[in-house]
Amino acid sequence: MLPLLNKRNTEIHLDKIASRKADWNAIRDREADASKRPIRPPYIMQVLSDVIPEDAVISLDVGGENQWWFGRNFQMKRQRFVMSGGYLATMGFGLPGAIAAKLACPEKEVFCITGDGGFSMAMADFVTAVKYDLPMVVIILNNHELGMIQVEQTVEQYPNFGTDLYNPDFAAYASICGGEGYPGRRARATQGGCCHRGDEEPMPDDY
Ligand SMILES: Cc1ncc(C[n+]2csc(CCOP(=O)(O)OP(=O)(O)O)c2C)c(N)n1
Ligand SMILES: [Mg+2]
Repeated sequence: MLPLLNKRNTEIHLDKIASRKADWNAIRDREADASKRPIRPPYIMQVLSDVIPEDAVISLDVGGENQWWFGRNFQMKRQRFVMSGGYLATMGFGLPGAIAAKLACPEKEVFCITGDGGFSMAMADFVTAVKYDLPMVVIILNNHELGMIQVEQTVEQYPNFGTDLYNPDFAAYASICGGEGYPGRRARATQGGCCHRGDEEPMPDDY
């Protein structure tokens, strides 16, 4: 049978896909505007794409800013990422997932990317990570709301209800737990992946 088959020319499709991918990359890079205030997820995801090591493990929580934007704008290399139960959408998974990843792969760098709502659900476990000396980086996208639910309510044309969050100072919380906490309010503060105490400037309208 094989000699009877015609060889298909896939070049044309591959070229089309490559060109559409290049167009998308250009849009994504344009969106990652470092000058936007408050600092916006496309830029945060660009910085994280640059600085998270290729072989890191990423534990991603459920939520709009962390999950949707990660899926849309983060550029995976060879990272393994511990997803949050897929359609089970187990919010609060991010930090315990990172702890589990660090226990399972102590030689790997572990990053947790989470929202303020997701982190708040399991934030006591930050002390567990300190207690058992499990170094990791926890990035909290702090939008002071259950953003995904806020969007869903808006899309369904419901009045917005019960999605605002009153948050503690997460950076201070990390410090009093025995870790290190840095607010990343300014683009300058997150450039290079980590911000250092004193790098941040106060924002006119705090984020
Ligand atoms: C255990 C659990 N409770 C509630 C939900 C519904 N839910 C999905 S996303 C979300 C809000 C997430 O808020 P946050 O972590 O602040 O992320 P944001 O959407 O603001 O980026 C909620 C309440 C869920 N998926 N899992
Ligand atoms: Mg939020």
